[in-house]
Order: sequence, then structure tokens, then C-alpha cells
Amino acid sequence: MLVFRQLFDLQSSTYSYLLGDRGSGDAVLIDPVFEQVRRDAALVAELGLTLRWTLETHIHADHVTGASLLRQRTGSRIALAAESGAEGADRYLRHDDTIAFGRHCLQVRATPGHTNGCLTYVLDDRSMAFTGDCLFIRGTGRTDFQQGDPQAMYRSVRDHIFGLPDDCLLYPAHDYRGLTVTSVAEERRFNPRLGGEIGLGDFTGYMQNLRLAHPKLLDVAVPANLRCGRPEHDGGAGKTVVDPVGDPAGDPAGDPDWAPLRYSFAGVWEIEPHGLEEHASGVQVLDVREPDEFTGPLGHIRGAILIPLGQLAERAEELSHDRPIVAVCRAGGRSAQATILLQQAGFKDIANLTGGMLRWRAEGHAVEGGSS
Ligand SMILES: N[C@@H](CCC(=O)N[C@@H](CS)C(=O)NCC(=O)O)C(=O)O
Ligand SMILES: [Fe+2]
Repeated sequence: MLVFRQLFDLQSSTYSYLLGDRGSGDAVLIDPVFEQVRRDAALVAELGLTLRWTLETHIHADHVTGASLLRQRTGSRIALAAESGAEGADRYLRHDDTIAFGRHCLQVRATPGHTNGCLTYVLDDRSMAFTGDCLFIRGTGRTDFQQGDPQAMYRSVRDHIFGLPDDCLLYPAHDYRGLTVTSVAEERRFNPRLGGEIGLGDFTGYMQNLRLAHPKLLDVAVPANLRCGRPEHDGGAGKTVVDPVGDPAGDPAGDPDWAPLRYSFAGVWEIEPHGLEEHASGVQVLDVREPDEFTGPLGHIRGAILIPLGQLAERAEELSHDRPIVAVCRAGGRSAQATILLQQAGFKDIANLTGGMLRWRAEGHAVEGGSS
């Protein structure tokens, strides 16, 4: 069975695609975004997959790839077009190469035009293809920088994409209107730039008059992506010290290290009961249940501060900013929301106790009060 997820980066309107083989657990991720590495790694883990490859459709001009950071974190390998001119990849792809993941594979098609190293990845059964910035939904990638060439793009689309089966689904690297997917038959007929009877001359005329502003990140993104997204300054020991995008707040390389935490795809830092047990002396345990639950049969963790979730927004300042906070409730749901409220209130080091008091007790940790 194929696992398939379409992921979106709001900042750059970029789609990343996770494809996995349920049987072996092997997965590939097409066009990861640097700022989304934490999210994407969390999803891969929650789906029980192992990331084997990150694949680039091209050298992006509008965002930095997450390829290097994912390789550092998950052991995935990096593949992209030999034509791209990038250094530091594990595999350089050419037309007709294949990338296997478990029982599935992607076929590589060279589709230059947006850049000369643009690739389209076609799933083995030709039910879906990932067109990068070559073919968009009722559009195309631009051809006015990075070796852009309207003639090459026209030939790429006509020769290597429009020849796929009518109902082959096409997934682009971007959409700026929120559209998610199209098909070969639709684009062949309705693409306003090169569908129907539109000829090369028409297409070139269209492309020469797009009049788009250059991507804001162009000067940062292209050199970083030519290094597969590896930051220019590496702190050694695999620790990244400089975010290639220059935004430490959005830097997934700087994970909290005050306790062993796991980031969830839901967007919450989680701590396991044994992790809290080990670090209990250095943290504030915040119990967000109702008072009758706090004193009820499940008991509570020694030293826990009780602030019911409904009062947290008003009473957050009763907590110290100097020590990390672990939020606790019955099963880990309300406390997850508590971590979000605390974050909004300006607290920095916050985690949710996974599974709440139920898991805490089930794993044999001590409680105050409660029934045995
Ligand atoms: N406003 C965007 C520009 C995005 C852009 O130029 N995207 C490229 C892909 S890298 C493109 O081909 N755009 C086609 C279009 O916008 O029609 C930014 O600053 O990042
Ligand atoms: Fe692009």
C-alpha cells in the first residue's frame, strides 16, 4: 500500500510530498522546506516510516531546502539532478533513472525550462507525477531567471508530461491560489499557457510578458540550495548554528535541550513520563485539570501547580519564566492546548506530558493523593 501526503509551506506556497511504502516503511520526501523539517520529520515518525531519500525537483529560488537538515536528523540521503550544479548530494539523477522506496519507485524525467536541472518524478504505475516548477495547475513555472528557457519548458511539458495517461494526477511544487492537484487531460486541454492548440510562439510570447517580481529570497535561497540547504557555518559535531534563512526563531535546527522532548505533527513538544520523572526537580509541573480531578482518584504529581485550563490565560503569570513548564491533565489533550496558551503568553520552554495522568500512573510513577 502507498502512503501519500501533500504538505504545504504557507510562507513560500510550496508543496512537499511524502510517499511511503507501508510494507517496508521506506519513504521519500519531495521538495522538503527548511522551516518545515521539524513538522515533516514528526509526520514521518508518526506514520512509522523511515525516510530514505529527499528528492529535489530543482534548485529553488524562493525557499531553502530541508534536505541537509533532514539528512543530519534522520539519515535520509539527498538526490537531485546532475544538471542542477549542486554540491553535497548523495546521488545525482538523470533522465530515466529510478528511485526505489520499498515496492514502489519513482521514474525521473528531465523537464528543463524553469531551470536546466528541473526534474519531474513519475510514480511507477503512472497514476501520479510531481512536476516541480515545470507545470503548475493551469500555469507553469517562470522562465525569466536561473537558466529559464520557454522553448525548453514547452518541449518538456509536451514531450514528458502531456504524454502521461489522461487521468495521471499532477502535483506541482507551488500553487499561489490554494489549488492542490490537477490531471494530464485537464492541463492538456485547459492550461492557458500551453494547453490546446497553443504553439511555441504563443507560449514564448506569454512567458516573456509575465512581469513578475523576483522572489524575495532569491539571493539567499539559490546559493544555499546549491549546497543542498547546508548552512554556510556549521558548528561542528553536526550541530547547526546558523539558519540559512537568517531567522533563528524559525530555525528547526535549534531544538530545546532541557529534557528529552519529541515534536508532534500536531505542533506540540511532548515529554514522556520517564523524561519528566528524570527532570522533575528542574521544572514546574502545571496541572490544568479541574480541582475535583486534582484531588480525585487519579491523584496528581508531587509539587504540581493547579491552574484549570479555563483560568490559564488570566493566571499564567503565577508561573515563573525561569524554569521550563510541563503541562499535565488526564489524558494529555487539555494540557496540549495549555502549551499553546502558554506559548502565546510568552513562555519559552514548555512541554506536554504525553498521555497525561493516565500514562503517568500506568507506567508506575508516584502520585500524591488518589486511589491505588
Ligand atoms: N512572490 C514569490 C515569487 C514566487 C515565484 O517567483 N515563484 C516561481 C517558482 S520558484 C514561479 O515560477 N512563479 C510563477 C508564477 O508566480 O506564476 C516570492 O517572493 O517568493
Ligand atoms: Fe522554482
